[in-house]
This record gives sequence, C-alpha cells and structure tokens, in this order.
Amino acid sequence: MLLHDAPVSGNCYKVRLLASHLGIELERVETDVIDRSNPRESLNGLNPMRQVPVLVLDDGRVLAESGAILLYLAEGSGYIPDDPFHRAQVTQWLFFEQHELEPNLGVARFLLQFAQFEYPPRLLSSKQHAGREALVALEAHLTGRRFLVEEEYSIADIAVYAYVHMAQESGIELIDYPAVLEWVLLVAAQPGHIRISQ
Ligand SMILES: N[C@@H](CCC(=O)N[C@@H](CS)C(=O)NCC(=O)O)C(=O)O
Repeated sequence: MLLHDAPVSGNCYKVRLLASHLGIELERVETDVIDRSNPRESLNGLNPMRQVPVLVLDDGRVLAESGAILLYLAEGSGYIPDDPFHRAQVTQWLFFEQHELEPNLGVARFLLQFAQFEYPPRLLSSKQHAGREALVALEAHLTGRRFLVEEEYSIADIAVYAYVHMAQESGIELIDYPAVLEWVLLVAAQPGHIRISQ
C-alpha cells in the first residue's frame, strides 16, 4: 500500500502509527503541507481536498481522511472492537478528534510551528482556547480509565493521541491535564509504538 504522507502531519502520523502496530509496510510519498503555494498535483484525482493522508490500496482503490483510513486498516484486528456499540464508541472519539481536537490543537500547532504567513493573534488564542476546552472534556473522560473505549487500546486512542501528545507544540501544557498525561505515556508504551518523527 502507498501512503501519500507528510512527516510533520499528525493526521498522517495516525496512519503510520496504526500500520506499525499492525506490521504493515507502507510505501510513502512525501507531500509538502507547509508551503501553501504548493499545488500538490500528485494528489489530483486522489482526494478532492488535495490533503494528506491518502492511502492507495494495492488494487488501486483510494481512501482519504485519517479516520476512514484507520477504520479500514483496523478492520478484523484488535485495534477495533467487534461489538457494534463499542465500535460506535470508537467512532464517537474519531468524530470528537476531528471536530474538537484537530481543528484547534492542530491549527494552533501549525500557526506556531510552521506558518509562513501573518495571522491575527486572536486566531491563535481562539484555537488554543477551544483546544483547552476539548482537553478538559478528555481529562474528564480519562479520569479513572486507562483507554478511551472499554479499557482496550484502539484506533480511538491512536487518533486522539496524534495531536494531544504534541499539545506543547500548540502552546498548551499537558501538566494541567494529569489523566491525559498519564494516558499519553501509556499509549507511547504500547508495543509497536513509533514516534511522529520515525
Ligand atoms: N480531515 C482530514 C484532514 C487532513 C489535513 O488537514 N491534512 C493536512 C496535513 S495535516 C494537509 O494536507 N494540509 C495541506 C492543505 O490543507 O492544503 C484528515 O483527518 O485526514
């Protein structure tokens, strides 16, 4: 399988992390997601949004969106539950990640670490504020729990981990969220774990 990838992208990291757990070798094609003038022609016809990650299966079929790719690759593995309700709970966290975490922590990280353009300071502070609100919700859920769903490590943890473990790069300290911090360490200790820079 071929992954259209960007080394700095948390969304792409989710896919690389699950593939590592599953022992799947991915061929990787790098896309520059920092230079906004880059037309990303290699993604033409693969993803209408011309964003990564995009996974090209061995039979040529194409899948975009990190959550969809995680759901597809995890099928039949221990990283997604069999029980329909528990699967729906996993999906609940995938949606939470896309709506509450990635657009806030991910964008704050992008602005602070990579932006090559001027942006209003209010944009950064509003993203950080919304990111902190999401972390408060995550903290409440993780208090007294090891993992997000049914005490089993799953793609819900993988998706949520991606931008949360790098919160410092978004200008947010996880020390204020002790249950989240403990969970971050537990996720990093799972067999087959790789760092974003690996
Ligand atoms: N919802 C998408 C978001 C994908 C996304 O935002 N990808 C970024 C890298 S993290 C990208 O390709 N940025 C380049 C651009 O938007 O032009 C997912 O979860 O896969």
